[in-house]
Amino acid sequence: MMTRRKMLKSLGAGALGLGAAALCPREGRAAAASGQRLNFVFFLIDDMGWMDLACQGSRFYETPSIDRLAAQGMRFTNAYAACPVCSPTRAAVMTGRYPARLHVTDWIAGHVRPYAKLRIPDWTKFLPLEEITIAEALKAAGYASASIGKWHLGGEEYWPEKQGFDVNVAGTHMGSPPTYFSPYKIPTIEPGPDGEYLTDRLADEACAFIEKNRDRPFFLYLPHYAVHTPLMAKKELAEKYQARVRPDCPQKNATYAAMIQSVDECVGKVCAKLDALGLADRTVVFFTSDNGGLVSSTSNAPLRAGKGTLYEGGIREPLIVRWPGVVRPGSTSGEIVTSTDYFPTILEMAGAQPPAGRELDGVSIVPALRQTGRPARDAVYWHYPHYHPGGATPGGALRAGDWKLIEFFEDNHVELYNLKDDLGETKDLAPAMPDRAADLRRKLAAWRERMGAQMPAPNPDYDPAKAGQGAQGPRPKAKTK
Ligand SMILES: [Ca+2]
Repeated sequence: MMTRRKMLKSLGAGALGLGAAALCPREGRAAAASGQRLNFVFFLIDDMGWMDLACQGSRFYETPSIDRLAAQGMRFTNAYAACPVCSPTRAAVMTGRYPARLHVTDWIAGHVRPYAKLRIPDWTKFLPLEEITIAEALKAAGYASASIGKWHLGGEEYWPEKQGFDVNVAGTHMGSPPTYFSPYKIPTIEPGPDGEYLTDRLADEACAFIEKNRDRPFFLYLPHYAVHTPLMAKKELAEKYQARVRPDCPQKNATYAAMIQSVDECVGKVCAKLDALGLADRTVVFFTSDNGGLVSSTSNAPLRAGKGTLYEGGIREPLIVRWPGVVRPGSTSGEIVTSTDYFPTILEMAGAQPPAGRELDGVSIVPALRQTGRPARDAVYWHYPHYHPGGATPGGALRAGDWKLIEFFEDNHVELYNLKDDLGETKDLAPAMPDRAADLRRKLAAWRERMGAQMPAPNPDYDPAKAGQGAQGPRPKAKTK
């Protein structure tokens, strides 16, 4: 079989429909003609919950730089991650395709429960090289690219430099850093001075990449390891928040608060670098997260539950997009957005077409950013045929307008919520509205069929007494140093 890299090489950019001026939308042509093509900085924070920013309503965390980004851009109130755990959302960001279609449906290496009621499917524990990543699509359009931070999409043969990125700093198979303080024990980042803090270091690496590529269009993917466990923060920051813990505030972990502040400082540094180099006006900045907040670290209230579940706390995310000269400063949007949408959105902004012959699940949110139209779709979907230590059982979900349906595969029951009236998912309307629930269940099943989604099966080893026993799956092989 031809490898994807060879295929890209043999087809060339033109055959993929990328980068050719004739295929550029109007703005892309204008930008290309003036030599002022847009740059992209994409902050993907790990495990950041919906209420983890001051501009989202937190009364505990302080995020002045991210709040400023929101004041200069658009803040989305109905943005989602494509999965309630790490790796599948990352795969969706990279490809514009649903985790269900990719069969990358759990965090790598996942969670195994040998005696559970259902046996989980044989899912894919890496992002296949045959997929076309956003970095590959933009490379064909003349972009330099870097992945600076957590990758978590397979073993060494699937790392960012194998998936189209020119630069990989700190990306490996790892889903969390062994430590946030240097020496990091991550093979793709050289240790800094003893005690250097990883979030600060990634900010410096990002600024260096921007400086080096100031004269050409670039895509900077900045997937922070923060604010994932292990919770480790700079001492002086943690002490500051410890003094501010209040009994009436559900967010009260000072170390976690300090980790958020360090992320905020990184956003501030990167924005200051863009300003200093005169690049801010032609750089689009995205800020979002890969799954909901972990309930042992933070509170997602008023949302229900957190990371690992299909309730809103597991999947609803902060999303800010700053696009100078186009997005109205300080605006908000209630449009429903999910992780698959960034791929087509960024390609449209870059004046490039999506790869020819490749079905994308995302839609461009450019009309929402311009406030000229709405994304062209009627629902967004989730497929999580897995158990999660946080308590989740295999299931799926969809959101269509104000309605949300969650299907639980162990017993096939569904829950129906109206998110406009009941953001906290407290009142299951399925018993009272069986026709609506049945319609949405059919819609979800039809989508799974279109995706070729993998389903769990009855487990012949099912033992109710031992069903809760579980362990992490086998880790991808990789060198360490
Ligand atoms: Ca995560």
